[in-house]
Amino acid sequence: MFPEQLKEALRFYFITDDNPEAISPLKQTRIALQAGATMVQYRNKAFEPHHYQEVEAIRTLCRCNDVPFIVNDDIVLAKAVEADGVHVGQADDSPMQARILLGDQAIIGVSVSNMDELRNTDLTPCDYIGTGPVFATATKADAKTVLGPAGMGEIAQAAPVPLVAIGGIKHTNAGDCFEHGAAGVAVISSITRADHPQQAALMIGRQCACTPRKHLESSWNDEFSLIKKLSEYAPSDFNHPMLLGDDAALLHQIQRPVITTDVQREGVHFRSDWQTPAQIGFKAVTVTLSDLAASYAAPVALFINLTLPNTITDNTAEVLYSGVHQALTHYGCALGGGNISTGSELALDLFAIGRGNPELFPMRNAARAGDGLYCTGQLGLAGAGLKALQKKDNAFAGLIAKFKSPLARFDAAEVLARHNVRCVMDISDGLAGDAAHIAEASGVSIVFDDLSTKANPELTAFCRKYDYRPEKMIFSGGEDYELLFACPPAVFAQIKSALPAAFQAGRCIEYDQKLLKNLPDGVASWQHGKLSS
Ligand code: TZP
Ligand code: MG
Repeated sequence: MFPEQLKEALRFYFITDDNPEAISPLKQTRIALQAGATMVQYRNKAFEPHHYQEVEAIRTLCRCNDVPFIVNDDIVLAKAVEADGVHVGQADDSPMQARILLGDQAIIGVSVSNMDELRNTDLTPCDYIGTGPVFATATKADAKTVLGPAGMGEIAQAAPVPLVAIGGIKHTNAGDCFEHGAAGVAVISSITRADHPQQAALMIGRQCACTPRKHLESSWNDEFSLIKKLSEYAPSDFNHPMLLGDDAALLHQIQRPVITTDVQREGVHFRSDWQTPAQIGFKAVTVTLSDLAASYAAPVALFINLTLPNTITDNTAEVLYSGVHQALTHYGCALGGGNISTGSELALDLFAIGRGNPELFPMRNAARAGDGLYCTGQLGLAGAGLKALQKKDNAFAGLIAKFKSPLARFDAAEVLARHNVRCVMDISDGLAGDAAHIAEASGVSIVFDDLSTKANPELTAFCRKYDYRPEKMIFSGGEDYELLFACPPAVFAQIKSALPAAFQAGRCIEYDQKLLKNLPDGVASWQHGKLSS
């Protein structure tokens, strides 16, 4: 970057706030960029590996909007995320080390808090200095003596590189800094901890003579070329007569079409810091097609409306679609089409169409008194996996894998259909909640067995460690995507030989005052909520 360009870039230098009370650094950055910020620094004194994606997202947002992105302190992190530069303090790696690691083109800044430091710092590798605190600040506990605009001006005069003023900068005092020779002002809390951060950022931007950005650029603004790229992830090996890329998909006559829809949202159904984009794509397909499995329908086509925040790169969208592709290939389904739009959170709205079984459409209302209630496989694992993720406990790999990568049970559905089982649903919300749907629709009561012995060993170990009751996890944990079905016990005896993991959960009786009987104490059905709790 030429020196004149750099000077311009320093004008409104936004630094992210690592205070846990503040809004997320990504949201902070969006607000600053909307207000016209000309440079962004990621500063996180409590950086941990799981923050890496956040740094990448901020870098992408800055890159898309032509704003230099600088990492504070950590030259290796700066290198890893391909930041435009780094800002080091007097006690960090030296500016020369930063220059050697990051190369000629990198922007290297160093903190210089007084005339002594200016004299003692080798500024040859530096493009600018950050000087402060100019005014009192609570953001940096170990900040040196307050300089005042005049003290800062003295340093600006003597420095061979441009100076950005820092510390306690607000819209009311930014002008003073420019008048005393600063090339720019660096701001944290007067934006991030303001009652109205947008307003505060706009007022500072105005003092810096910056133009607000009405529209932030995203990495995938070219929707058509992204759609073209993503359509390459449509499996080519299913011979469904449809025309991907046209205004609509032409589905030749489908016998007994069965239709279902689902949604997967960041923070509610998945978290990008827990799951890879490919896992998110794969699971979104599974969750949607699982309803077809529970309806004995063979998947034909899937449609996806993708909401992408403007921090997502084309590459991430492609990796997500590689997961979609893997799942579609696994389930033998075609990609029918879809759409992309911008939004604040990553989300997938999905819609699937399947070919219904010619003889039998299983329903929730088909359980009869005398039937047993059965599951195709172990329950509570995904729910426990989610809890393990929330606790940041990676020791339970099998549980976490079940949460991240469940499979729709088309194999089990095929066995149930062969045995003419008429009452089936998939367990997405937990055994208790889903059994209640069957009981209500069928007008029966369900009496549960004691399932405390049905916990798998990993689930038992997890419950022991965290003092949970395994039966509570079995009844309340959602998202296992096993099938729940009711049929006469004699039919189950035959099914069991084809599905050895299937087990009896209870039995259906004539309706008797309550839908569910013999539920363990304190069991409520699973609801998708915020994944962070
Ligand atoms: N260096 C000197 S003062 C300071 C740093 C990082 C903190 C600036 O934060 P604020 O909230 O803008 O006063
Ligand atoms: Mg530092």
